[in-house]
Amino acid sequence: MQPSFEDQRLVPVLEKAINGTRLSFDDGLALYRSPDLLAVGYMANLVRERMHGSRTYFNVNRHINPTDVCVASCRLCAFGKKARDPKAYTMSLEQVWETAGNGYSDAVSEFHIVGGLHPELTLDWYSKMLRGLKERFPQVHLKAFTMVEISFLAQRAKVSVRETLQRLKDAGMDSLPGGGAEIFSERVRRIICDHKIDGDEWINTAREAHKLGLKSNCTMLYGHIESDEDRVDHLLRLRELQDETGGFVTFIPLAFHPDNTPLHHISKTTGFMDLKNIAISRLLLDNIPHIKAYWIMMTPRIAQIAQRFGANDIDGTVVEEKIYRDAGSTSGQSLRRNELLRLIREAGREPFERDTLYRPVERTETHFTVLV
Ligand code: V47
Repeated sequence: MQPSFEDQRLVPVLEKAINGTRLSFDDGLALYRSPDLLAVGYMANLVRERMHGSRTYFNVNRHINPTDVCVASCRLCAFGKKARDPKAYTMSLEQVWETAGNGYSDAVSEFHIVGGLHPELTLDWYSKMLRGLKERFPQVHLKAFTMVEISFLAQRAKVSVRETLQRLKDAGMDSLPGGGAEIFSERVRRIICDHKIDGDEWINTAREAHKLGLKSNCTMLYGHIESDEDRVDHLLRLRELQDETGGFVTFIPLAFHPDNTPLHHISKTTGFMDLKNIAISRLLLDNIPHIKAYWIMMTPRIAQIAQRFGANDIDGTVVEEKIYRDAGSTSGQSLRRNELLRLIREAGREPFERDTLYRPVERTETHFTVLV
């Protein structure tokens, strides 16, 4: 029996969701334009449960940001600083390795490593950093560098993107996180991140990574000056690349946090908008396996509800998040494993600990084993 929707314009979308038919650009627009959040969420939950049952995935990870010095001055960002800024920092290699070890137990299965576009740190420096991490923490998956950082390092080293990715892979990079994609629309990029690579370059870099056998995540930054059309266009461009490479593992919609950025006059997103983006991404991205409700970005409260609106992942323990903290997030910087379990169970979902590539992790008090 089909539910009756308040917004009748969504009925054709419901039929497609039930039959597993791919949604069009116009379907995406109808979803964004509908105020019927429960209908949108119902459809996304239907798809989510068909793909993942009642599982919600999480991992035990640690974020490392080796530097906040950045040559770009993106208006969306509160994290990047100029080298001359007394508040800017750049870790030495020893400090990166030490940070990785702080609070480390054999329980951590992933280091998530991203930073600013530093004018002096070289491709060799980053390769050394990865080698040092692998030597010290051989069990830990290194998910490192956004497509933006990869493109910048290639340019600086005067080698191709492919060669850059290959060298980092040889040094220990296991996969790439999804950041830096923002919104592909050039009109919007010119305003929020005009120093960054354009959408085509982001897509091309991801394509090169996938061709080398590296998996990556992907993101979309929403809640600033983008239109509904810009969001749908962004999602469909990711879907198109995924049809070609199959290299994306997880999509993470990222809500814009305006505090301490030059765009501080823009209002924060609402829970309504956050849930809608989770749900619509689940419905449009039919070929990307996982949708993550990143609790740091959307608060644990909304990330929990999102598990019934299309999301099947809540990210991890994180430890020391800086990008959202600098932009005014009050979610905190870390959650303990037990707290994640509680959030997931309370939402009626079954917690499933994963490694970065969604293989199950079996755990004792202090050790973990990835079951392959
Ligand atoms: O690349 C920067 C965005 C990204 C702000 O791949 C901002 O598993 C909102 O990509 N307001 C970093 N967003 C975070 C990210 C991420 C997070 C968790 C998991 C994964 C993954 C990736 O955050 C940046 C940029 O797109 N960002 N500043 C801001 N003021």
